[in-house]
Amino acid sequence: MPLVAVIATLLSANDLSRIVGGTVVTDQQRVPYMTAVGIVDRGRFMHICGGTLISSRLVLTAAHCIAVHRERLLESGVVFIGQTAPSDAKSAINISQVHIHPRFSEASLHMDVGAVRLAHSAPKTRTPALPSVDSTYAGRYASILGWGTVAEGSSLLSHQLLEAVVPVDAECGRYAAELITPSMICAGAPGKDACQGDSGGPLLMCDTPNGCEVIGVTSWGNGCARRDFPGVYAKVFPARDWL
Ligand code: 4AZ
Repeated sequence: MPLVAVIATLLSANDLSRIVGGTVVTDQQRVPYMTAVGIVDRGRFMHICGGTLISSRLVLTAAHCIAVHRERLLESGVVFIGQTAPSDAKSAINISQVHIHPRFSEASLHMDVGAVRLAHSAPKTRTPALPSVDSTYAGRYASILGWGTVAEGSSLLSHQLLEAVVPVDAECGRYAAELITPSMICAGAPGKDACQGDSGGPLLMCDTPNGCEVIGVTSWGNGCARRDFPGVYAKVFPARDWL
């Protein structure tokens, strides 16, 4: 089967559901750096995580995405950059290296920041800025994006890129304090959240003097879109120098 058809089958449409409260991104030029990270298995693209192109050959993603799939990513990892529906095999770029932040903890998901290096440069495009100051972003709104599952417990990925605008929750809902490390930031509202497969994608703050900054990486959560349990994101600021 051609890759196009295969992806259409794999990421089958579910028009009733959304990345939990999101909308379809129709204009990929708005987020040309949004990246799908996956592997090619017997000619088929298997989505693993989201990512963000931050320089010509580097894609920011979650460390846990790499930790879980390291061997396969090194063997047959690819990314699709700037496509609302990853489909055209010609535009897949191979992954040449994977990196996990040295202070990442698989147990706590502290510093859940990783990066994949591309075998060749991505087509020249805009990239979001990295945050230049540490901030709580309390009371502000950020965008989340991904092809993740459309509802908690679903195994169905979205065939289209979805986006939701979510409030930063400086209190981190009702998570036990010991679960939230200083490298984490929470965002979400009941009915609006990231979900499985959205991991690795960006938490974007666009009302800054620098335009859009990628302030977080989608990391984990207690279910999806539940009241009192916002999505948890790895802060990019503490990983800035490492990137
Ligand atoms: C995941 O498993 C995941 N609701 C990502 C984000 C959230 C939950 C799960 C946040 O990749």
